[in-house]
Amino acid sequence: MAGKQHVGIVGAGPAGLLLAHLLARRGIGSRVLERSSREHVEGRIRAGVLEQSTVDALHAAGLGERLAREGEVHHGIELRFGGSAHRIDFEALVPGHNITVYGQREVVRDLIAARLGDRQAGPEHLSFEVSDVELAGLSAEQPELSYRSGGERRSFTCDWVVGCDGHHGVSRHWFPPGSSRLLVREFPCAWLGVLAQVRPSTQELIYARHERGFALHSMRSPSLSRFYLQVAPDEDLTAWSDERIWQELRVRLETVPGWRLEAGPILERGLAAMRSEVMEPMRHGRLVLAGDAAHIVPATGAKGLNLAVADVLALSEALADWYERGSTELIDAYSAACLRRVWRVQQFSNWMTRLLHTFSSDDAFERRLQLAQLEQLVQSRAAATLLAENYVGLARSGR
Ligand code: RFL
Ligand code: PHB
Repeated sequence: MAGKQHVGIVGAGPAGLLLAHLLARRGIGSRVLERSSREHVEGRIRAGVLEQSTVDALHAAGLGERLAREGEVHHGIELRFGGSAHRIDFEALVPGHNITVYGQREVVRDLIAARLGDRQAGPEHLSFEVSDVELAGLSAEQPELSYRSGGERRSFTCDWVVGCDGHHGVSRHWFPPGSSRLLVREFPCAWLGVLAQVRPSTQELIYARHERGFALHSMRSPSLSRFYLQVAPDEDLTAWSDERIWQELRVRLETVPGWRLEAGPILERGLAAMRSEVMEPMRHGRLVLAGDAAHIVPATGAKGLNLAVADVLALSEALADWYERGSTELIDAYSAACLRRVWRVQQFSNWMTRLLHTFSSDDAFERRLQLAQLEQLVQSRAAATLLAENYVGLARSGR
């Protein structure tokens, strides 16, 4: 089937789905091509922390109903190190600003329900289980996306192609040689992530620095807890029995007198690399990148999903301006504006990762410096305010 859509979007993660939704609200048609099945996309766990600006954007887009009911607003986080716990109090440090704990899985489910419920959207505006997506005619005004679905090869032309296919996607490889560069930093560790059916042992997230490695206690609901353990980048997950996971979590988290970690059945586990990537620029002609396709940040700062949302907010405005006024001003400014925000967030996420993880290459001197910095953070209001501003997303909201 050949046909014309305004915007072709590759990938139905939060970036692709939200972009399609925002464009539809401006009367702009799009078509989303997703490699995986709907069940797979709706089942991925991933992020849990939404900045206020992300929550506001979801509400403004008419996606806030379940989020308002089930999202948990948090007014602080805890830093644990050296045998004691220290609260970073958002109310005191950045009054009126907070974060909401609401899983990316729920955001994606809300988005898919909204897209599939959109009766104005054209047929096949959201296709799962497509393969071999290819782009042709990038230098032309009407690039063409082709793909395989149900054993058939199909194609359509569009005004714009947006790569929202994450950092393992194809779209970043469509940039002509020399038109963009990828900057990468890898950390010598990964996170073992665990979803457990147990009441969280804490009301707020706990970020723990421990000699054996970083640990994070997060949550999804009153009966679901989320944990992360710093492990080796090539860690063998089969070597981690449930018992070993709980044992390691206890060692790294039960460092404060009287605090106990409650254990329960482990429902899911996975390994996530800790790395930074940035594609510069994020646009070439009619091809634009958004979200993880353009940049990834180490998860310590809880920023990836928030950055993806910020990208597509800007992009939907830019495309609407192009369609409604014929102006290229915003789309021409898109990449540079996003990259300014991305580098701020890269800096914060890298700093937070370095602050809380321990690496075998660290000598005693490095470890003392790390602890000194943590102590300064909890003793100096100025230092704690900087962390709080970045964590809630305030430091860059003025742009
Ligand atoms: P996604 O979510 O990776 O979606 C990309 C989609 O594209 C599809 N795809 C293709 N489709 C068609 N053809 C192809 N060739 C394709 N190749 C790929 C994929 O199947 C997928 O559906 O990217 P998007 O939309 O940019 O969203 C980004 C976020 O998912 C990501 O930044 C966050 O999950 C990062 N992240 C966190 N972000 C936060 O803001 N707060 C957090 O607390 C947080 N915690 C995390 C995280 C990421 C983690 N992992 C697993 C890396 C915790 C972890 C452990
Ligand atoms: C999560 O709940 O998945 C989560 C929370 C905070 C982070 C990263 C992940 O920094």
